[in-house]
Amino acid sequence: LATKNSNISLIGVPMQFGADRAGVEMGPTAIRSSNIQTRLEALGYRVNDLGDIHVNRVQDGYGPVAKLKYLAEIARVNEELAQVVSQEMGNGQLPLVIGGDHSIAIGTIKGVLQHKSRLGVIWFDAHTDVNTAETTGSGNIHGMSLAVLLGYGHPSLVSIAGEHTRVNPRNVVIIGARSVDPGERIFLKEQGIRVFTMYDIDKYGMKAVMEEAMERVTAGTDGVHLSLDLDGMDPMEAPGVGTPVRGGMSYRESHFAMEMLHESGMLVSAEVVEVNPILDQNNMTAKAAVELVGSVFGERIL
Ligand code: Z70
Ligand code: MN
Ligand code: MN
Ligand code: MN
Repeated sequence: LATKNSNISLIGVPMQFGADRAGVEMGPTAIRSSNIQTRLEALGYRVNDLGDIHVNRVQDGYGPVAKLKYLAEIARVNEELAQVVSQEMGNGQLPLVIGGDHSIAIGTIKGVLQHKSRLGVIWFDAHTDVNTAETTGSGNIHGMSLAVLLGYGHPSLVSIAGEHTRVNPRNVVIIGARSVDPGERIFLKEQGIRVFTMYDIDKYGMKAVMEEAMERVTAGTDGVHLSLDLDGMDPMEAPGVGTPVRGGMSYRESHFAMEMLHESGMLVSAEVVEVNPILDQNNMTAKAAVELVGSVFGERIL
């Protein structure tokens, strides 16, 4: 659990192929430059930065209307990421993965599942990332990663770290959704996934949303993973993302959600994705990412 005597393993994954948009591969550099390590060390953690997992420069073998763009390299990197995450957890380390686009959640979470088979997942995102080859409009795999983790998608992704390595839809919550594709609506309903949209956050407030979310992700689980897509925040406060959608969570709401997640004492792993330094303004999105990480690992004002 994320207590201050845990050791954190920092793992960079400079992946852009899931978003098919340049810049997000520089996310790990921007997040490190915003002093993620010293911030965590100031909280009392020992941090081991393992550096970046290598992503090959490949040409997409498909045309612009491909349904699973860059599938082979995305599968290869996630396979390796799952192994590294699993190995670190086996050594008692808490994995903190910095991306990179959201396709890397496949490797991170499948690695964590090797040790925490009943894992709760908090998916903080403007999107719901439950497309498949059948429903995607973009062909971008970062819009499919949560579906893969539930067991739906291309076999070369679903089979990573063992095809029965899956999350239980009852223990998954999505927070901040405001851009959901037609096929995703059907999938979310079929799976019974609890989605807290911006409507819910506005109507009930982040405190009530997080209370219900934490109930869901802790019911019968042996830990909670945070998958933090920075485009969940409002683009006015986090502009450095590839797919900005206005009307998002404020810095304050996001920060408070992280504080509540820390208070649960159930955090076992985390990842921060979709920070795109090319699109950022004054590094504010990378800074917000590091501040949210600080909060979820226990930073307090007083
Ligand atoms: C859309 C798609 C997406 C993140 C964009 C967008 C998906 N539903 N995910 N940015 N993180 O292309 O599937
Ligand atoms: Mn996402
Ligand atoms: Mn997103
Ligand atoms: Mn903070």
